[in-house]
Amino acid sequence: ELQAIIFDLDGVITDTAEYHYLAWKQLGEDVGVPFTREFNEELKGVSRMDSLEKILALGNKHNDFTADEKMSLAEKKNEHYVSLIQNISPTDILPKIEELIADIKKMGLKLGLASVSKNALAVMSSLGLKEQFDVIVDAATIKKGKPDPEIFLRAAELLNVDPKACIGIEDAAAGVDSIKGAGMFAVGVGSEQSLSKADIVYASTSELSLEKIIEVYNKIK
Ligand code: G16
Ligand code: MG
Repeated sequence: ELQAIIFDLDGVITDTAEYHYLAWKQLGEDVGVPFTREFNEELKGVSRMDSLEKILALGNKHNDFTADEKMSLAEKKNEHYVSLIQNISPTDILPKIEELIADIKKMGLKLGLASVSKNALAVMSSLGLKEQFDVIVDAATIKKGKPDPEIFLRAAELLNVDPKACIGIEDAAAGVDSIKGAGMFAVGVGSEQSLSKADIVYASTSELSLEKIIEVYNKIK
């Protein structure tokens, strides 16, 4: 029996995935590694330092910087990202998300957040959503980021529910891997192609339907 829904933040609840992209793209250009939106799919849901390593590896530059220099590059990206999210407000919540949250609560299901972002709490407060969630698991609470299942497993544990009784919602391939690794049902938001491991995929949040998701969840169980 379904007991909880666990959301990813960036790219599912709000479009901060775009701001992460813009900030990394700038950083990539600064270090001489320009990259495409297609490559950016590989960065979604991936922690700050792991993202930097992927970008440097793309340009074969992973050995060109010391650990300290890498820290400063990551810091520089974060300062840019933080400046981009300065003015976010509840109007930046993606379509249908507030309705979905209301429906989840109406059904008596628990609500969790699983974001590897160190900025997750700040973003959730700016959106006015922090208080609605029963549990928020962010970078501070976990050792291994997505695609490792740790973050979704921790959310289930803190919600005191069996992972099999949870549905996770993600926009990133690394996030879908994390959900599936945790033994949960995965809802993908984005392209079928990059989220092929999800149990159901919606092109955008405006198409999300809790009724339909639960129908497919019950069929698979
Ligand atoms: C998010 C983003 C990633 C970002 C990561 C770390 O994860 O999807 O692109 O690199 O957080 O963010 P920060 O640099 O703010 O710590 P999620 O799990 O919310 O999708
Ligand atoms: Mg995401």
